[in-house]
Amino acid sequence: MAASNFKAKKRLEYKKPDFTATDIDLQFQLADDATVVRATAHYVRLSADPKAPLRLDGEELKLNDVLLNGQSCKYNVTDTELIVSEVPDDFELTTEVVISPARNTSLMGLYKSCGCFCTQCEPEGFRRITYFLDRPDVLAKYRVTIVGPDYGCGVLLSNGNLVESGIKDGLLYSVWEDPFPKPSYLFALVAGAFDIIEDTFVTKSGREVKLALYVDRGAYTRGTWAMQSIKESMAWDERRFNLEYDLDNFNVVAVDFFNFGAMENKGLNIFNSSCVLVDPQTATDTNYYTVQGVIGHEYFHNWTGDRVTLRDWFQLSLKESLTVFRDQEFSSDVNSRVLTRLDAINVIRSRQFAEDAGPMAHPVRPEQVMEMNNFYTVTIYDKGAEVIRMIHTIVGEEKFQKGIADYLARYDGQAATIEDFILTMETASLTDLAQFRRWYSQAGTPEVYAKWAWKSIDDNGNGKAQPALAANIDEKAIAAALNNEVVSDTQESANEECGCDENCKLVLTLTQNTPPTPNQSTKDPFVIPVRTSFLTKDGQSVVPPELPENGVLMFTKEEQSFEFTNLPKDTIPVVLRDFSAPVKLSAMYQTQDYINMLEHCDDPFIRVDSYMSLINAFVHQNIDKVKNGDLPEPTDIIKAISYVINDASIDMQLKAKLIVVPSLISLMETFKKIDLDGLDQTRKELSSLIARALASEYKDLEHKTRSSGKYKYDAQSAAQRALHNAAQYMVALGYLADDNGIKADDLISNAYENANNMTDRLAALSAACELELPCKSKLLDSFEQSYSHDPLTFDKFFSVQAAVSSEETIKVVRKLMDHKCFDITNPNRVRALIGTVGYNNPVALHRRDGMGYLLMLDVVRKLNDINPSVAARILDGLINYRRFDINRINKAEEYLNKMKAIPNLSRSVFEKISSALDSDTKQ
Ligand code: B3K
Ligand code: ZN
Repeated sequence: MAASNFKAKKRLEYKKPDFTATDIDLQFQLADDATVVRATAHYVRLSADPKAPLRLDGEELKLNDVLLNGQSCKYNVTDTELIVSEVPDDFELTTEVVISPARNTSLMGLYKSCGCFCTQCEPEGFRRITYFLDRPDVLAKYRVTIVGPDYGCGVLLSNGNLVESGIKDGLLYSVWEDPFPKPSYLFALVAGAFDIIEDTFVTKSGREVKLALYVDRGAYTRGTWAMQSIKESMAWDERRFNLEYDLDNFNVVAVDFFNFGAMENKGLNIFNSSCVLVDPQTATDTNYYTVQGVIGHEYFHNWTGDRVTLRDWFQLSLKESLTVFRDQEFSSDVNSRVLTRLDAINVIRSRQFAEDAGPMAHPVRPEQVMEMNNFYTVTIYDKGAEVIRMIHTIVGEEKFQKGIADYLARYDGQAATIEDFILTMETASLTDLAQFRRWYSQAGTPEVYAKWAWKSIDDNGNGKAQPALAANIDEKAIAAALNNEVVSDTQESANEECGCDENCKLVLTLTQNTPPTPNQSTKDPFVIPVRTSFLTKDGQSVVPPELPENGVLMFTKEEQSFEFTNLPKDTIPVVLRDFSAPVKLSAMYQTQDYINMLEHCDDPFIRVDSYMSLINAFVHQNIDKVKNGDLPEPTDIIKAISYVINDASIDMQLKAKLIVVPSLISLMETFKKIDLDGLDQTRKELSSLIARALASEYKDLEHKTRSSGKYKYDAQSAAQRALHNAAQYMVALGYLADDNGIKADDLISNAYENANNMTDRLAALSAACELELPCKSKLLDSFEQSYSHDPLTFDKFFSVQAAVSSEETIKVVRKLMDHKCFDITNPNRVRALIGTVGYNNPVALHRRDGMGYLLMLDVVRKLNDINPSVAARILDGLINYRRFDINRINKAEEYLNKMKAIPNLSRSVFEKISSALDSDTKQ
C-alpha cells in the first residue's frame, strides 16, 4: 500500500463485529516454504443485518480453498480480507491457505527461528496464519493439530492441554485443546528440537501443574533460573493476589529471533532467549533480575490479559499496565523494593517523559493509532503502571485487592475496557474516580510547582501576616525552578523569620500545568496524589496533625493550598515521596534543603531526586562556564556524596546511584531546550572533579565492597556488586583526572581479568571503553575470543561499544555492522548495536554533522523490508530531535525526509516519521 493511503483508526469508531466465532479447528502441515493451514471455524451472526457478509482478516496468504458448511461458496479476496457473502446466521467455514514461515522475516505470524517454527500473533499476526476475525473481542475455543516435517521437530506445542500425539504416515503429530475461549492474538504454536527442563507446581488447591521450559539444545543449565522464577511467580500470585493457575500444563519456550521480550500466549508463553537464558559466566545481575521480572510478567498475564482480555487495541494498557504493576510488586516482594522502585521511576523520568515531550506523545488510552505495533510504549506500559499505582495509593491495598478480585470475577472470559476496570475499582473501593479518569484520556507530563509560607494561625487565607514574603519567593522560585536552578541561600526563603508569633502554620501551595501534546492543546487538572512528609532543618521527621494517615494529599485543582500546624519553624515539606505521581516537580527548595533531604529523608526516591536536583542546579549554572574551562569546584555536591559514602545505613542499591553522576539521558529530561554539547561536557567534567576530590573515599569504598568467593545471584550480593562497580568507575576516573592513566588502566584491566562473573567483567569492559583506557582493545579482544560463539552473550560486545558517549561511536558502530556476528535480521543484534545508539546514546545519535542520522537512514532502508516493527522502534530517539539546536533540527529533518521517501515504506516507520515531521502543525 502506498504510504499516503495509510489511515489512522480512531478509538471512538469502535464497532461490534458482525459475526463472532465460537470454535476453531486448525490443522497445520508444517514445511519451511509451504506450510498448509486448514481452518474450520464456527461463525454466528451478531449483526441485525441479515445481509452483512462475513469479512475475515488475512494478509500474505495464498488461498487454496473456501467451503461453507462443506460446500463451495461465493467469496472475494483482497490484500487484507476474505469476504464471504450470502452466509446464514450460523455456519461452519473452512479455508485452506499456504504460508511460508522460512521467508517470514517480519517475525509476525508463523516464522522460523534458528530451525524452530514459532508464532507471534499479538497484535495482528494471526491474520498472517489464516483468515479469521483477528480482533481481541472475538473469543473462540481452539483445537489445534500440528503435523511436523521429518526433520528436527520432535516437540510440537500449542495452547492448552495435549490430547493426543504420535506418529502417522511417518510424521510426528500432536493435538492440543484449549478449554478457555481466547482471542486470536493469544494463539501460539511451536515446533522444533529443544532441551527440556521439567518440573511441577502444586497449586494452593492441590492441583499438580506440569511445567516445561524449552530452550536451545545445549542450553539446559542456562534455563534453571527461569524455571525457578516460574515457580516463584506462581506462588507469589497465589499469595499476594489469590490467583491460581488454571491449566494442567504451563509451557515456556525460548527462541532466538523475537521482536521484543516475550509473549503471554495462553499456557504457552514464548520468550526471547535474552529474557530466559542466564548463568554467572554469561549473564549480569541485571539479566537475572530481568529474567525473573519478565517470567513473572508473562505468567501474571494469565489472569490480567488472558482470562480477562481486551475489547479493542485502544485498551492495551488495561492488560499491560496492570501486569507491569503486578510484576513490579513481585520484584519488590521477592527481590529489592528499593531497586525495583528506583528503576521504574528512572524509566518514567527518562524515557516516558521524553515520549511525552515528543511527536508520538499519546494518552495511556490512545485516541488514534495507525500501526498498533508502534503503541507498545513506555506510556502504555510504564506510565500506565504508575496510574495503577496511584489508584493503589488512593484506595489502599485492601480495597485495591477487592477491586481486582471483583474485576476478574465480573469479566472472566470476556473482553473488557479500561472504563470497565475503573468502574469496578470505583464500586469496590467506594471512591469517586471521575476526575482521575483524565490520566487515561490526557497525554503529557503535568508540571507541579510547590511553594510554602508560614502564616499566623489565625490568618484564614487573607494573607494577613506574610503575604509579601510568599509572593516574593513565588516569582523568583518559579522562574528558578523552571530553569533548573536551586533558590540560592542568600535569597529570602519561607523558613526565614516570618514575623508572626510562635503560633504559626505552614501553608503548602501546589500548582499544576500540563503542556500541550499532539492533538491536545489544553488540559484539565489531574488528580495528583502527593505523598508528603515533613523534615526539620536538622533532619528530624515531624508529623503535623493535619497530615492524613497515609501521608497523601489529594491535589485536584490548578492551584490548591494545604495548611499544617504544630511544626517547628525550620521545617520543610517533603513532597512527592516515592514518586507518588508521574509528574515533573519543582519546588522552592534551597541547596541546604536538598542536602538535608539527601542525607536524612527515609524515602529512597526523595534522596535520589534531591541528589539530581543538586547536580541539575550545578549543570545549569555552569553550562556556559565549562566552554571556557572554568568549572568551579562542586563543593556542596562533594560534601553530600562524602556523607552518602560514609553513611553505612543507606541501602547499597541506593548508594550506588548516589555516588555517580546521573546519566545524560536523565539529566536531559530536566531541560526544555537541550544544549547537548554543553550538557555532555559539563556532566563529564563534573564527574572528574568529584572523582578527584573524593578519590580516597572512593578507593576505600571500592576496597570494602569487593566480593570474595563464588558468584551468587541474590538481592544482597547484586547490590554489593552494583556499589563496588560504581565506586570502581569513580576510582578509575579519579586516577585519570590526576593524570595517572596507568593506574586507571591497571585497576580496570585487573578487574576484568579477575572477574569470576559477567557483572564484574562487563562493568570493567564498559569502563575501559567509556574512559578510552589503553587496555580497551586488549579487553575487547579477550571478550571477543571468549564469547563470539555465543550470540546472546556477544550482544554485550556490541552494546558496550555502541553506548560510549562520543561522536566517534558512529564510526565504531558502522564497522561493527560488518562483524561476522552481526545479523540485521535478528532483532537482538539490531537492538544491541543500533538500538543502543538509537535510544541510549544521544551524543552519538545527534552528532553535529548528521552522521548519526545517516546511520539510522541506512539501517532503516534495509530493515523497512525485513522487519518494520524493529525498524520503527529504533527511531524513538531520532524523532525527538526538536529539543536540540537549530543545526541538529535541520539535519534531522533532512534525513527524516529521505527516510520518508524510501520505496514501500512500512506503515510503522511512516507513522513515526510523519508524526515527527508534522509535529509543529499537530500541537
Ligand atoms: N504482550 C506482549 C507484547 C506484544 C508486543 C507486540 N508488538 C508482551 C507483554 O507485554 O507481555
Ligand atoms: Zn505484557
